[in-house]
Amino acid sequence: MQFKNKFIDLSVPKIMGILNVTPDSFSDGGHFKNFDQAMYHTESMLTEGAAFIDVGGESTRPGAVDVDLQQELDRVLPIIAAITERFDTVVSIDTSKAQVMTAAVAAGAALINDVRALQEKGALQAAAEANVPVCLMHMQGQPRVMQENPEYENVTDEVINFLQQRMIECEKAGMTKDQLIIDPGFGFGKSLQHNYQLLANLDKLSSLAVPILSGTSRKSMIGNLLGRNIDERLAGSIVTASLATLSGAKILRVHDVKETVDAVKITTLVKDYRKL
Ligand code: 7PM
Repeated sequence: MQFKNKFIDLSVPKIMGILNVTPDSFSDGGHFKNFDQAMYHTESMLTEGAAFIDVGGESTRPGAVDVDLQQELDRVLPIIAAITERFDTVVSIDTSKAQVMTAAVAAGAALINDVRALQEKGALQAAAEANVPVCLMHMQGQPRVMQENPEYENVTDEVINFLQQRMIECEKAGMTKDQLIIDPGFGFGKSLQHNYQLLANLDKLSSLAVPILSGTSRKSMIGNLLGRNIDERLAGSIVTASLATLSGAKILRVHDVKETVDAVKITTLVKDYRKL
């Protein structure tokens, strides 16, 4: 798949490292500290084998209130520009806002990661004009309320139908199929059962014939099942990344890059022997 001038071979699964760009508690005092931390974190994830760095300004997090546009731009743009300048990687912008997409791609981002699958005003057109690949994620409801009462007849079928419709809208807007990535959206308007049903049936998403991205890292589907706090979810994160890989996921969006690289290497080797 082509990400601006960089080609990434997704026939071998790749790791996307999550970079959290958290709000500054002080207007400038905390600013440089956060910036330096982001650069160190990026460098270490790349050394550990990440192919993508996902930069998010927190607007899309479950339970989160919408972040102000200018605030989101101020948080992500300097980071994206600096990563692009300093490192040889693909920066992904985790946003739903058209203006953030446009500005982030101008600053160096080569992938748009939208948990709202380009349903916000102007997003389809902004992504088409940006002419970079897009990850379309499924979500039921909106972040603030989506975990209150998620309901499906068949979660896998509904996720596939939704993603298929969004792919059609993307192609109508001028994007090509080879620019699309799909994601079932683990934890986004899904009960524990829904999440595991989806993981069990992840291979069915391959009927849409575009790369699958899977994000389960440190999520509640692990914590709630196992009774583990956020800092105790590594084993669960590795198992779910491995299972997703076995089901054909091509991008694993994770916090723990080094450990996931190892897990994906073993899983891919076994998966490839199976096909012979
Ligand atoms: C709190 C809860 C903070 C959940 C952050 C999160 C995905 C994503 C996120 C995903 C894609 C996280 C999530 N999750 N983008 N953004 N797929 N494409 O764990 O699963 O980072 S936010």
